[in-house]
Amino acid sequence: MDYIPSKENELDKWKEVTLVYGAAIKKIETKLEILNDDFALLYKYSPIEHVKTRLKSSDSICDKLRRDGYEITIENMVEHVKDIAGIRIICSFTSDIYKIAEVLSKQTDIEIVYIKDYYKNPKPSGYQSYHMIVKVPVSLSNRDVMVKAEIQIRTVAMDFWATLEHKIRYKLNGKAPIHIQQSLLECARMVSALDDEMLSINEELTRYMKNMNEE
Ligand code: 0O2
Repeated sequence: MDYIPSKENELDKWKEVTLVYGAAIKKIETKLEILNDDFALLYKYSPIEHVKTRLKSSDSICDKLRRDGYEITIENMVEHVKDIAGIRIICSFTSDIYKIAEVLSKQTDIEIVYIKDYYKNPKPSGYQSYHMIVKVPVSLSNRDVMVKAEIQIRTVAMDFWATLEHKIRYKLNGKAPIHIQQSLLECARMVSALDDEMLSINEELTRYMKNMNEE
């Protein structure tokens, strides 16, 4: 059953929301740690470089509701804001993105709600990342609930770009001047070229090592 706040007053509801979404983050974080250890054991290679998590701030949640035309209520937050629980997985190569996504989609206790592939289809801003909106089960003392979370998977280079672009947009209240937007778009193309080049070097290295071991 999808999570619905159960408390009476708004403050208690908000406390419950932060507890429940915090628990969802912890569950996914632990799962990722286990998967990464297992990858390392099986293939001597861990596709996950590192993981960042965050609980979306109340200001940011309210901005999103306003932007999408919803009244600011805790029920609307839970229903309409999909990234209250945010998990960002950073990897080395673009091929890792799909490895990680595939493994996650096979987990029996993760339900995929939808996927937005901004790697294959970058945003007009140049933003690239792979987003999975998922639901995970959280057991509370008196009920089990399914909680939404957003998992973003991107390379180190994509993350560098997105973090800087987000900072610039935030500093300029959402809209950078056109010449900065164009420079960012140019950098996004460089990020994409760099990711392609790094992947091909890695593939070449893998082939080379395999041949050496067979000789
Ligand atoms: P913040 O501050 O990171 O929390 P949806 O409800 O899924 O249909 P939504 O949520 O707008 O619509 O989805 P989208 O476009 O996939 O964006 C989700 C998140 O991806 C954003 O959350 C950002 O974290 C990131 N993102 C999307 N587009 C961009 C972009 O152009 N640049 C950067 N740097 N990040 C982006 P928030 O709530 O917008 O921001």
